[in-house]
Amino acid sequence: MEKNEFKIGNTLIELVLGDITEMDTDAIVNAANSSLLGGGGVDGAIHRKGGLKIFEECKKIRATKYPSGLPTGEAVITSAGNLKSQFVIHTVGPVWQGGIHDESKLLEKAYDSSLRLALSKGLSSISFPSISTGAYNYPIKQASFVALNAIIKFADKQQKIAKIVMVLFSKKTFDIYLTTAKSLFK
Ligand code: AR6
Repeated sequence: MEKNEFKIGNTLIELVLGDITEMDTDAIVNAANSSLLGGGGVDGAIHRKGGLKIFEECKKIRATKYPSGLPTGEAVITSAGNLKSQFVIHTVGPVWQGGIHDESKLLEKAYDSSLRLALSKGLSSISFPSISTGAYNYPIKQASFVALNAIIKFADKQQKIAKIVMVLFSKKTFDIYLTTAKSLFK
């Protein structure tokens, strides 16, 4: 598995070329949609491999806390069913609409909400996919700056989450994130 590591204080930040459903961090993050009831991409893969338990918990969250759907930038947590991780944190990134509809703020919020939720649950490791850069069309290079800056900002403020991983699904995406990371972790 191709992997690069960076450090912010005591927090390890890893870039990994791979499949997020194989990660054994305490939580993996799902790039969901506001319905929380599944879809394609990472979302489809997580529900397929994780099994019905995750879906049932998502349905319950919809029925109780978010009857009209999870707003963009927010995050919720479920167990991880048959996956190796213990929890799935479901967040909703913005759909790219040209960059003038607060997309970068909302994307940053999706990372930050997920990290805060992990912290509030006492988790010490978390894996992210490249949120919004598939079906939601966010340009990858711009998304890589938003994602890594959000992670760096969070790691600067707290030391409890010891490992934050970005799991990139293609070599092209991995290389873009790596170039961005090298420019940010100087
Ligand atoms: N592991 C890691 N990354 C993956 C995996 C995987 N198994 N599968 C895909 N990716 P997307 P979005 C990458 O479309 O853009 C869904 O239908 C993928 O190559 O999953 O936030 C939801 O239900 C891309 O780089 O999420 C929503 O409706 C990145 O993950 C919508 O798509 C994100 O692609 C969300 O769109």
